Amino acid sequence: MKPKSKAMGRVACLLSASIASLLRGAGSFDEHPYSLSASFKTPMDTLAGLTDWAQGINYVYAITTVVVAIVFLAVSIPLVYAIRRFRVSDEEWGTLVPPKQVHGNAILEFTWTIIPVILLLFIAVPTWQIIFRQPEKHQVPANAMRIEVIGHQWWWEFRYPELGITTANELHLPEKTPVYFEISSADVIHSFWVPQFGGKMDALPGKGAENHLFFTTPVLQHPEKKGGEYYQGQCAELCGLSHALMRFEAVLHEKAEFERWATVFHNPPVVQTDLEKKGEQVFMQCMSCHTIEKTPSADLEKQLLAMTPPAHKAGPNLTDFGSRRMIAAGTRHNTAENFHDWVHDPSSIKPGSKMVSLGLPQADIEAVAAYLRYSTAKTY
Ligand code: HEC
Ligand SMILES: [Cu+2]
Repeated sequence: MKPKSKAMGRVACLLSASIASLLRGAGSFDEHPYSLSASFKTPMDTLAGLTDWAQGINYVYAITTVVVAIVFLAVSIPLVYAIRRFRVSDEEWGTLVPPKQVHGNAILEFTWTIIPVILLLFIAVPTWQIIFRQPEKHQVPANAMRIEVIGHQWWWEFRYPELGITTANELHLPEKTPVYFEISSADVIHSFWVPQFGGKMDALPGKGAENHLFFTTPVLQHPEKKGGEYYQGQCAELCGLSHALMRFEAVLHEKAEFERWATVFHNPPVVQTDLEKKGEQVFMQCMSCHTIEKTPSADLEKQLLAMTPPAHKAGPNLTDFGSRRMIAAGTRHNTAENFHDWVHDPSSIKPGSKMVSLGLPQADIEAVAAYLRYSTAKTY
């Protein structure tokens, strides 16, 4: 399809879905989950909302589209009519008399004030309904899973306090589960966004500046597939040089699979070959910024840090790195080649990266690659 006809198709789709949802009436989005643009699905399609929260937003979006379409027609049809009907020729131009003035006509002025007010109410009431579905902290259902989301230039940290898990760039979620995100930032303002799960929440730096987002994770679209379903996430607030490369993936699991992921996460790395053993040694140079839990060096570090509790570590937690599909915050596939390029010169992949090039010899990069990509891989 040409881009133009695709765009037209989408507009038509949105309009018809809008009219359909209006006919269904307010409040019915629960019983009628729909994705407005399933036929044009792309990985970051906000219109293909899957969660209750995303569908609520699309519902307001649909109503707004209908209202603005009505306004558009109510203005443009009389306009086109007037342009044609009252056109004057060059000869008539000098002979025109000004039309009758309506200034001060109370009925007219009242009418064109009240109509926009009513139209705005049509948009405002459902908007409030949806916004107030976001609970206050004390209203969060007891069965909701709590996840801390911390934005860093330019990667995402995810902490599951109830499970004792800290990970990065892959947000693992069980399906059909209410989740309460506590969103903050370690440096500048970021914005947490999984388009298909509904958007967006600013990640603000500073104590007490935490924002929240609550939704119920969707059902798996392809439950027969093992290993989870991947949904694209992206920082949605310009946050510096590599803002556009600050991505992540949300991985949706069947509940039992999620439990397995959460259990095996805590397994220590399995160091098998000599190369991996060497890599474990090389990784000592990376420990100032990265952590791999359940390693001797991590234990030592814990003892040292017990005296001065740590702030954020500068780099992502790599405990389950071998299982990650992507590296460099969701921008490259986790292949040997990409790993090499990343460790060799991070800034060539992400301009301004806060990871420095350590100038490691080739053999050391290969060793640490083996350690990180294989020893820390967890099967679940
Ligand atoms: C000065 C701190 C620092 C040091 C030292 C450091 N890193 Fe990093 N590392 C980072 C930061 C920050 C990121 C996130 C960069 C980004 O995505 O923008 C990162 C990201 C990574 C990633 C990608 C993780 C992901 O899931 O996206 C890998 C792999 C990695 N580092 C490996 C290493 C290795 C191996 C070493 C040691 C040879 C090392 N790092 C040393 C700070 C550091
Ligand atoms: Cu950002």
